[in-house]
Amino acid sequence: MSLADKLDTTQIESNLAQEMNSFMKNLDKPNILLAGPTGCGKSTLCNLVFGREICKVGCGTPVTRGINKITDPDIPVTVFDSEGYETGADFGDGGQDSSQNYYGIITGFLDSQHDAGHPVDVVWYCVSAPSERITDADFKVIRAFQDRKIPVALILTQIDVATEETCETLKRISISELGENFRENIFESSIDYLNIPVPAGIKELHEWTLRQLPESRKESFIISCNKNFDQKFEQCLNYTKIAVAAAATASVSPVPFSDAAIITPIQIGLISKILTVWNLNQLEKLAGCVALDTILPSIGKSIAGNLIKMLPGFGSFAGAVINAGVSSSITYGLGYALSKACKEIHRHVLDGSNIDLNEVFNSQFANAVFEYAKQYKKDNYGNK
Ligand SMILES: Nc1nc2c(ncn2[C@@H]2O[C@H](COP(=O)(O)OP(=O)(O)OP(=O)(O)O)[C@@H](O)[C@H]2O)c(=O)[nH]1
Ligand SMILES: [Mg+2]
Repeated sequence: MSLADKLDTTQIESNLAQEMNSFMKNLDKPNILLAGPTGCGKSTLCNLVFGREICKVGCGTPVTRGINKITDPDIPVTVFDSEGYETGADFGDGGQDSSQNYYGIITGFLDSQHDAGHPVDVVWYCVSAPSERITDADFKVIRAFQDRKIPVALILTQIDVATEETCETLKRISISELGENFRENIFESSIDYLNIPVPAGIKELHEWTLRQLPESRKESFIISCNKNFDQKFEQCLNYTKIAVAAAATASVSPVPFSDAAIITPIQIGLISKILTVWNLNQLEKLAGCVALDTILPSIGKSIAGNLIKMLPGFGSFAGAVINAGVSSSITYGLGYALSKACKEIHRHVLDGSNIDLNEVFNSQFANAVFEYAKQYKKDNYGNK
């Protein structure tokens, strides 16, 4: 019986599932506040940025009057949705101007979050472009964020039903109120759930938000946003780079070849992170058909089984030891090939088109791992 046949992939699968759970649980979540008048398109904008329905009508738990907290165990971000205000209407305090109450609610919330050690990281302030209205009340609330050094983006929503001229006017007024530097904080959005890639304004807002977030929370935002393929891929390459370095260090003293040495905890960690970045831990929810349990065995078997079959042809592997060069090259090949495969699966899932996971993770996948690994070894270790 060959080593590949003997390999117990059940252990790999259960380690993978465990790693994914703990990775997801330990992520540092950004706090994002949605603000702006009632009905201006806040929930829609939020769904557009995350590429899925995170804000449903009436969802969320009230944290304080007028603010609802939206969380989802599969999306590592906390969104605070403010109920907005209607100019001239009563917001519940005996006839006071509703925008005045809104200002009080927002500033009270910001300060209590700050005092509790969970400050708001970023605000998305929405204004409906076709309403042709941005008022002093809006600027007063926006300044409250600026005074507290909280990055705020102004989003002109529903631009598909507004004229270009209206959008330009709203921008001009905002810049004259908030200063020339504010120009780069203004974005445009319109409804378009199925569009891949995402509309330009949403992509810009996404990139802007990522730049504003504390370093430790960027990763969670990348995982949360469904359609930012480039960022996700780049994040996977970062994970791969770190894992490659760790694998090289761990194998400074060559170890005898065994299945345990092929799929090390470093690689299990890398695989879990890549699968999570591409939301493959939620396949059944996104696609309505495929579950993670169906993909882990395929990945486990493909990676472990096929790699083992191929390794004898892998350079200095002939000596039956895994040294730093072999170990880091395999890790690189694995990270790169898996990131590419996941990107493809993710695209199909979003398209709603069928993809056979067994076909993705067949021997061709292992071949790709092997080819990338070989190239990496040649580039970095020569023939050693
Ligand atoms: N045409 C068009 N309609 C939009 C767009 N964005 C939102 N809408 C519509 O505007 C209405 C309000 O959108 P929401 O996203 O619920 O607005 P909201 O600010 O969350 O509303 P409240 O939570 O009630 O304050 C809905 O009927 C949306 O379908 C858009 O870009 N274009
Ligand atoms: Mg809403």
